[in-house]
Amino acid sequence: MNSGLDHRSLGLGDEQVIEMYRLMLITRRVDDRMFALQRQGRAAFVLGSSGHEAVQVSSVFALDKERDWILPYYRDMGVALAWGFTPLEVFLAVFAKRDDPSSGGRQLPSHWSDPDRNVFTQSSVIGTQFPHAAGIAHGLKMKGEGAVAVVYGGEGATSEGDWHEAMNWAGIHDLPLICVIENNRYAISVPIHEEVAGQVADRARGYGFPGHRIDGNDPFQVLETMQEAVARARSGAGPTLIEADTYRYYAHTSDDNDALYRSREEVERWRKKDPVARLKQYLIESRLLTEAHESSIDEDVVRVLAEAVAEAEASPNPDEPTARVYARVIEPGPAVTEPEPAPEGETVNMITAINKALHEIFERHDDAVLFGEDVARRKGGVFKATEGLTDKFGAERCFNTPIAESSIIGCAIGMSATGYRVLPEIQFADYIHPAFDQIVSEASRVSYRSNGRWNVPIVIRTPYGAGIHGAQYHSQSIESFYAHVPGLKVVIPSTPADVKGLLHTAFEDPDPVMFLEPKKLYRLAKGPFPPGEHLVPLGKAAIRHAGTDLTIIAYGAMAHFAMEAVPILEELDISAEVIDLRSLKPLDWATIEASVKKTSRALVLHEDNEFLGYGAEIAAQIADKTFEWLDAPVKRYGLPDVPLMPYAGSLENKLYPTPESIVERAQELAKY
Ligand SMILES: Cc1ncc(C[n+]2csc(CCOP(=O)(O)OP(=O)(O)O)c2C)c(N)n1
Repeated sequence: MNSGLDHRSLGLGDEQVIEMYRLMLITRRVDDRMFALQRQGRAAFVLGSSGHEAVQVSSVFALDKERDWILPYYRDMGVALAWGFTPLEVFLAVFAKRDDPSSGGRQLPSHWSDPDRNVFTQSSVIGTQFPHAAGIAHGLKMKGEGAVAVVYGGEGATSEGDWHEAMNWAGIHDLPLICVIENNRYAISVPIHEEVAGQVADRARGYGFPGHRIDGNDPFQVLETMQEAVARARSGAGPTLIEADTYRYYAHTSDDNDALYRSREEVERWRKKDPVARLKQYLIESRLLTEAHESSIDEDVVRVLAEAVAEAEASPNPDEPTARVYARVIEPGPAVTEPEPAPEGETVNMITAINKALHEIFERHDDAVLFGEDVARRKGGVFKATEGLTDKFGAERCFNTPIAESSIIGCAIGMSATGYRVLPEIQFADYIHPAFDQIVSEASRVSYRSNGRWNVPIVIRTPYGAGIHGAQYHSQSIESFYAHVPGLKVVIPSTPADVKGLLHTAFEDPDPVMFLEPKKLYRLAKGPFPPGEHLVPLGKAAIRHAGTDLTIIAYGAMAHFAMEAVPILEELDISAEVIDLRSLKPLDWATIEASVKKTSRALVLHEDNEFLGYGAEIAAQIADKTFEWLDAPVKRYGLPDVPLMPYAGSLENKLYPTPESIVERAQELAKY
């Protein structure tokens, strides 16, 4: 080895170093087999790892499979095999079979996942795994059992914001995280000098922890560096970044033509540093292996792979395309036809209700953790929703985050994988957009893409909506972006009692729930806060007022205003029924249907833009399913195509619905 290291000085026995070689060889042979199958048309798409075997296999030798966690990326065949994925499991994924443990055929091959082996599910999105890894490492640190998380990625991935946010988070909290970057010099066709400014390893310094650049084709140098990083992480000293120089021999994927961007000579130069050949030579020179022994290992590998291919190819295909979108499917209940009896309890406003409900959750559940911007001790949230949590329950359970929304959600996803139930707060819904990817590409898809083996029990709380002169970036309605996404649940309370009931239910739910708080109501809406157990089921609307002439379907602040419109309409001899949806996803269709069949007129109301707003879905379903009962076209009252919301009161007041403008729309509908 160029490093001059030998296996015994690293604590490896003779058998272990031969096993390391066998794993590197099988990794190489798997690639050859996969690409051959793809060329034969038996596999649709494959990704190679050839060239990366030393960093992948050897890094695992520093870990404890019983307690450590890994997040391999799509190129990490060697990590997966060394961690214990079998060749059969590899080819079940290659053939997209039902029994593929990672995704049951729902993801591309080489997207490793297995809760039984502490391997968190991966997507194809470059970089999103790093906040998950930081969140997992954070959870492991809180458990205090000395476990370590290792996350892998390419050098291209270090350009993503998620990578930087995760490294910053890991540095702030001294997390037991090791980030292994397999620098193969290309991100598809883009060479490193067009992708990375400076040196990857040097970036660690900016986040306050060590970074090492090593020869990734030297398994012993990899192992030595990993051992040091593992010792550092277990001792509580914090993260390490390892940049391992290497090269991939196949094209980026089976769809790529690498002749377009690199020369044959360059590939040949790197073939001379072939990690598999290097370890073989070391073993032969150290007299641990003879050519004959090596041939028998190789023959055995080839036989094992042939058997795995045959068994995997013959195994059943998956056949449940709509299953496991959610960890818990909310079954539709019977229609609600009457207002609920008024709850009893101390009268509070909405923000106090949120604060009290959070305190109750923290009191009852030791696994509850909340983080976000300004949520902790000194401020307790910009609206005071989280006041007192840090003082009462400790800085481990309620803490401030950097202003980095993607990592707020990504770390919540990761921490939840280690057994905590996390309530990440996004300070304003207007600032949730940087986390869209983590919510939509990650949290919402984890159950489906892992075939139900992982779930994300997080509650994302955020204030939304206008009417407070918050201008363009403190007024947005975001519900329709998220209600559109399979795998998410979306709720919006409009009373203090519903705040409590929905927050407890959302917390108990095993899926990601968006808990959108109409901030216009924070201090405006007052009502009883029921003591003791009080749950509002997801997917159940409330009739706020019973009526006979028309149905107003609303939620959030608009449900509140619709109720203020009711007595004005009564004076005009119009009896309005008001439905407060509370739960946008799942939707309580039965309650809407029963009401519209009774009144034959429907007005759907929200403070979001009308075009493709949430009301479009409700209006479409009413038109589709209750057409024969309607006496008038379904009407929507949303906002015009204007970025919400202009600052000037004279402008906002013209756009924002009021009880009076709701009355106008209702009158027109009643007259039709
Ligand atoms: C966010 C995102 N952007 C673009 C892509 C398309 N894409 C897939 S792999 C890849 C290159 C990744 O390069 P690197 O991180 O260096 O890893 P390597 O494939 O070289 O191992 C790109 C651009 C993606 N999957 N995700």
